[in-house]
Amino acid sequence: MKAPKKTNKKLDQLESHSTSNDQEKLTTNQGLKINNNQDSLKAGDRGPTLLEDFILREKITHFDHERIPERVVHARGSGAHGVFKLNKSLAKYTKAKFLTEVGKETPVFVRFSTVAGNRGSTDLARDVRGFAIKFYTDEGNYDLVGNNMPVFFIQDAMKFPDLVHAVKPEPHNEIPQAASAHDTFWDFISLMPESMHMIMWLMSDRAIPRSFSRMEGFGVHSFKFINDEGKAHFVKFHFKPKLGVHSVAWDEAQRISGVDPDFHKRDLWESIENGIFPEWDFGVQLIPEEDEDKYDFDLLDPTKIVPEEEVPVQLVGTLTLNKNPENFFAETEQVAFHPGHIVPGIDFTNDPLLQGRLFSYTDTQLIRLGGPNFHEIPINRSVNTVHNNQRDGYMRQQIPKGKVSYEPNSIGGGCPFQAMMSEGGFASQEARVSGAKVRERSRSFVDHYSQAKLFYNSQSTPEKIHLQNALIFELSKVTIPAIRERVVGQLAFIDKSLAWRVAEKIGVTVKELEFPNQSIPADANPADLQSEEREPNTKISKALSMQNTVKDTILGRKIGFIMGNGVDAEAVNDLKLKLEAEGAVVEIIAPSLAPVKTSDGSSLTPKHSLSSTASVCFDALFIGTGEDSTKELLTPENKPLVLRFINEAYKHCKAIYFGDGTEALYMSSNVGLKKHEDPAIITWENKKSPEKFIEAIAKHRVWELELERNAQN
Ligand code: HDD
Repeated sequence: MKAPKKTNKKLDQLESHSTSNDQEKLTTNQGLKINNNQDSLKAGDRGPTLLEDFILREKITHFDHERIPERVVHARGSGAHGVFKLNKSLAKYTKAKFLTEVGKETPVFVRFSTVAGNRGSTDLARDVRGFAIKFYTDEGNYDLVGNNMPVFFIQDAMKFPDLVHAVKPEPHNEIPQAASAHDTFWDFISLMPESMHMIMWLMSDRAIPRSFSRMEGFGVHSFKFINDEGKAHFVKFHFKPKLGVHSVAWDEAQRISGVDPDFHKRDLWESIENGIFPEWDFGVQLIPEEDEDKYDFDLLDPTKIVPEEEVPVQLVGTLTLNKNPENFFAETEQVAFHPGHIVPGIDFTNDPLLQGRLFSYTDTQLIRLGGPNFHEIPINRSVNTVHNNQRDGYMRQQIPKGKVSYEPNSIGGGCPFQAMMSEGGFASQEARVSGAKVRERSRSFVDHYSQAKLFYNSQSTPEKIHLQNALIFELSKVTIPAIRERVVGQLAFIDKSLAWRVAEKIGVTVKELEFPNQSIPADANPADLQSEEREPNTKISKALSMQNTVKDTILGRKIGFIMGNGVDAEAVNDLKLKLEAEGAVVEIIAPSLAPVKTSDGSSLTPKHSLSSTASVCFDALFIGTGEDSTKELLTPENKPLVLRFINEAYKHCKAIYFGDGTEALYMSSNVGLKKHEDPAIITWENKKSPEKFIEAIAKHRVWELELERNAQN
């Protein structure tokens, strides 16, 4: 399927800046046609190159200057164009036009990112993901610069450079790349109790998404909506993926980083090219301004969520990504987001993290994009024209007419005029501010553990185990024992069994005084670690567990069909059609890239060979039908590769379907050893196998069988 050509106001605007070399002659940057692009101008064919060679000089000079500084954080990114559609009016709460006119479609550009790694690092790092959206509204650009986690590490922007310095590679040896598993990060965290809620999110599988299209987006801060009457509501922004929230296992993440470090970028690109457009429901949590003090946390504290059980998320719009950029650098690299880009009807709160961000983003674009005219770069232009008296600066593109660049003026007829509020002029909310000038943290920001606990308690058992293991992995890389001890001390405030489990694996001795709950045996069943059983009053929020987001769809799922020559064409094609009809993507994997000869004499073209990909790149496997195919897959050369595919998929809790005649493979793999009920292993024995397979893929994984499946590996 090929995506239809999209167009909207923003794409039309970009089109006017686009060029194509199709059927054109090569030219210099001055438009001069070039006759020889192979050789420099020399004094004799073996002589020195002449300074006169302006064509060589231009080419090399441009090349020498073609890098700009990468973003200081969120350097690695992937972008896409799309559209935001409003399904329900928010006019009662905000006058922002793109949120009041039902059916209105606003062009957007979205950039996803990892935070810590360099531009060339892996997509699969354990990290927060940026989720930044530029809405090209008719009232100007509105940027929602959020993450895939609803809270942040710190409460005040004053600590941001410290946080980032701590997580980035250590300054003396530039190690490790794109990883938080090192001394300086955990040193900082161990001394910053306010980060513990975010640490729970970061150590959960949310930090290793299956794809961008399967992660949530959050505005993080409380913002304000202002309606026509000037009344304000606090608002939290949510994006809920239509495909559910899903992650890979840490073991997979590590392997994908080697096999396909562009895994997320590729998935986004290919989905859009295939017409499988990533989509999110857009939702808001709304709190009247007068209810500000009703909660046992501060709405201005970015380390807190508003639990959905307390304030439900109202779904009011849809975000769809439907077009890939034409050029990565021009669009994804040069796009410049800023939480301070707002439109009438939206305003800031006094969240001290947000307040600091309002300074940082323009400042960073000045160095990154080289001057104050970055708003004129095509991807950053608003769809309404810009009119003001700002002038000059590096790389000015606009040609403002006339001799007036000041205000007030009479020569230019007083233009451009200030806009009244009724004409869409922005005016900040009139809010009363009072207080002594202090460098202090509000006392309402001091509870650092309740919501960390809420998050941990809300996880399913497999999610809790993954979180424990993530902490064990990360802290095992910390070389200084005192740091490990301090982190365990912090964890004990969240959940003692969690602290106990981690401590045991990272060589921290647990003192009885700190851990009164010593009755947990060393070989405790994970189910025993459910703190809600031991602390029955502990709150739970269902929305916090990914396991509760499973949707009944296999749209965009990637299914690997492993097969050898002689495979049963009919069985393969039937299943392929069934899966594709449900929106899944089927890719054939064979011993080599040569076409596979099927039982009926036709041939199938593999996309991968057994050695060029791995099962971690697929959501499910089908082992092709027929004894001849099985025989080829079991040759001494192929067998280890095929078994690795099957055993890894099995270990990672994926659905596997063994077609007719594959029993020998089934028995040679770890699957054949299974001694438990496993709804995601489908075999030739079941008449409804294709349907069962589809059902199992839709569930994402059987995480609950992870321990049992792994016991056999
Ligand atoms: Fe930030 C980039 C998200 C706190 C300073 N940030 C950046 C991007 C995202 C976020 C998604 C990448 C945008 C893109 O794709 O170009 N940042 C957040 C969130 C935060 C947050 C959700 C907390 C709620 N950031 C934060 C603070 C500061 C910054 C407190 C500084 C005081 N962020 C920056 C920056 C970056 C940036 C240095 C780097 C590149 C850029 O802005 O354009 O200015």
